[in-house]
This record gives sequence, C-alpha cells and structure tokens, in this order.
Amino acid sequence: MRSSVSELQVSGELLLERIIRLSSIGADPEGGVTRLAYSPEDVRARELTADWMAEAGLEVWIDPATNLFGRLPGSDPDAPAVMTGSHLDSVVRAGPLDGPAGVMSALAAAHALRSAGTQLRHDLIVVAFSNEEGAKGTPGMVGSKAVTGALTARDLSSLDADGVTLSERIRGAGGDPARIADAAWSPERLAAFFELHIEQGPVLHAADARIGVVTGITGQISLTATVTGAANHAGTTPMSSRQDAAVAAARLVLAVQDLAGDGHVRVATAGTLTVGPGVRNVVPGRATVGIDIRDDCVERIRAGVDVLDRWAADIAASTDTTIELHRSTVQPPVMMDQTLTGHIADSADALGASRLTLSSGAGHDAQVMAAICPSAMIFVPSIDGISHAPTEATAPRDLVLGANVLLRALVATDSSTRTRNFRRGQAGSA
Ligand code: HGY
Ligand code: MN
Ligand code: MN
Repeated sequence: MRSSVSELQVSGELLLERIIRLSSIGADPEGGVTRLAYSPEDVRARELTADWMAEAGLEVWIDPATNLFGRLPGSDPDAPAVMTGSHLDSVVRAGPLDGPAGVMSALAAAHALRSAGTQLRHDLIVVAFSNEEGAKGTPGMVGSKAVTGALTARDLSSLDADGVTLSERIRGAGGDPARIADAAWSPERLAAFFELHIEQGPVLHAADARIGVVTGITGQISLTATVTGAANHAGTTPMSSRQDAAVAAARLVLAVQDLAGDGHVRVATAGTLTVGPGVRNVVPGRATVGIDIRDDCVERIRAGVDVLDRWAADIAASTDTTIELHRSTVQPPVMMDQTLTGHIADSADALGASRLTLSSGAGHDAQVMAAICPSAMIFVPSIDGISHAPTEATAPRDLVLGANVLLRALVATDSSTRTRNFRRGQAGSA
C-alpha cells in the first residue's frame, strides 16, 4: 500500500547515527576529519556507504571513476532517473558534514520510500561522487566530471602534490581510468539532480532560517604559482643581491588578497604556501603558492587571473625571481533549475520550515551536473557559518528537516516531471 507524501518521513535517528559513524573514519585526535580522495579512509567510507545502500535494498555499484551508486528501481523502465547525492571525501582536518550530510540524506530518502512501499515512476539513484574536494592540490569535482563526460586525458595525467597522477590514484582506489568514458551518463538518462549540503557560510544561521533554496553556484578557478629564485647562504649573501623566492611568494600572497580587495573578483585565497629548501639559514630558492579565485561571473574570473599574472610579473622583476602561474580550467558559475527549486521551496513550506533563497559561495558537484540535467541544491544551516574546520556543525533537527525536504522534493519531481523516455541499457548504466 503506497503511503501518501505527507506520511513519508526519513528515519532521523538512522540519518544522524550514520553521519556520526562516517565521521569516525579519518577522525583525528583534535576532532577533525581527514578523508582525502582515494585514501584508505575514503575507500572505507565508500564501502560502508555501499553496505548501507545494500541494506536499504538498493542495487549498488561503483563506476570506473570510483563513484558509488545505489538504484531504487522506478515503475517506468523507460523513464530517465532522478539522482541525488554528494561526496564522502574531505579536505584536511574537515568537519563531519561537508559531503556526508548530502549522501546520507539521499540514502535516508531512498530508505524511507522503500520502507513505505512507495515506488516512484523514475529510478531513484543515490550517488557518492569521488574526489569532490581535489586532494593534494588537484582541482576537484572529478567524480561528477566523469559522470558528465567532462574529465579529460589531461586531467587523468595531471600530477598531485606527491607527484602521483590522477589515473594512478583512481586505480589505487579500485577504479579503472582506462574505462573512464564508461562512467559518463548521457543527458537523456537523467531527469533531475538534487544535492543537499550544509551552507558552509553564515547566511542561514544569522537569519535564523532552517532551509536554503540555492539559486546559483559560484564560478571558481584553482592556480598554482611556482616561484624560482636562487638558494644562497643566509649569512653571507648581501640583501641587495638576493633572489629570495619566499619574499616573492609573500608579496604574491598579498597580491591575491588585493585582487579581491580591489574588487576584481568576489574572493581570492592563497591557501597553500611552500618554501624550499626550508632551512632557516638558507635564502629560499623556490616556493609554490596554491590559489583559489571565485566569482559569479566567469569573465571577471578570467580578467582577474590576467591582472594577477601582470602583478606576478612585476613582483618577479622587483625580486629578481621568476613566477609562473599554472591555471586549471575555470569551473563556470551556474544557475539552479527553477522548477526543481520550486519543488524545494514548496516542500519546505509544506513542512512549515523557514526558508531563504541564496547563492552558494562554495563549489559543489551540482554545478557540474547542471551541464547535463536540471539540478538544484538544498542548504541546511552551518552554525556560525563554520566549515572546512573541525568545529563545522549543524543542528541535528535541521539535518533531519533537510532530509525530509529532499524526500518531498524528490517525490514532487517524480510526479510532476513529464520526462522524455529513453530505452534503458545505454552506456553508463549498471
Ligand atoms: O571548495 C569548495 O567550495 C568545495 O568545498 N569543494
Ligand atoms: Mn568542501
Ligand atoms: Mn562539499
């Protein structure tokens, strides 16, 4: 007997218990979580999630990019799928929710439908994308790029900070980089994609709103600046004849700050700074600076990088060093699908939840998925806006509410989407 939408509820207890359990994988003594993409901890989290998917009665598989999928079959084999999920990998010393909140909410929604005996018309696909964060200095959103067919041979051969290629990392985690093309889903196989995520910013918590309806997601680019000077003796080298790579890098860090401060881009961060050979009594001969630039306008991002390039040339000239800026591809800003965001707003209203519309300053897999299907995001509040830090937290009641809003939005999408049909069995299926 099919339950009515209003009776459908996720198991809040199971959701919270699983988020806590996941946060123990890669937990460090100071309360942070470090679960870098393709690491043993990341694989363990994926395997545990796969077990939970199987327990919920989903058909489970991983693709050549090590994305994890669980399918709850729909009643109409010719209808495209509705997909929902997020990621399980983390930054270094992260909090427990960035990614897992979305994967566990998606699983909780599938579990609720299955327990209630409610079969959707569309297949419901729960996904845990691999390598959203970009471990060890590599650009992220790798798993979702594989799903959308956007991962390139250049990406696969790119080296991380340890000099290991992305291909080797994928293979080491159980994937098959030679078959990465098989991970791509053709657009007609997908009707919609939803991602629940913590806001990772202060807006919802400050406004005392419990649900964020995301209008759009920021654009971003990652850059690595390599600075080359000349190592020399700290005691005998005159200040006037030094080629000090650390001084050049320090000036570049301040230039990155000025790039946003002067209004060229929305935000700009020098997140990593390494200096070599890293000995107190040696004038540094080399340095690298990891840079993250974001804006809601892709032209401003490109223009901002050109400005930084010019400033870097001036710094190199004034410090007698050379500075090379290596840029990754721009991740363009995207708008969320208005029909799907309408379902999210209606679902929040039906549950009496205070909601706010806002854009996302963080990047997400949903912005990659938007290239091949209508996509939308639900935010739940981050207490004091903290994220990418051990003190990242969201009120448990807000996590449960968010999962119930997701569940209702999925059902609303299922019943309202007059989607084009397709014949199952095309490339990329299980
Ligand atoms: O960096 C970001 O915005 C996301 O957490 N990967
Ligand atoms: Mn993150
Ligand atoms: Mn995230």
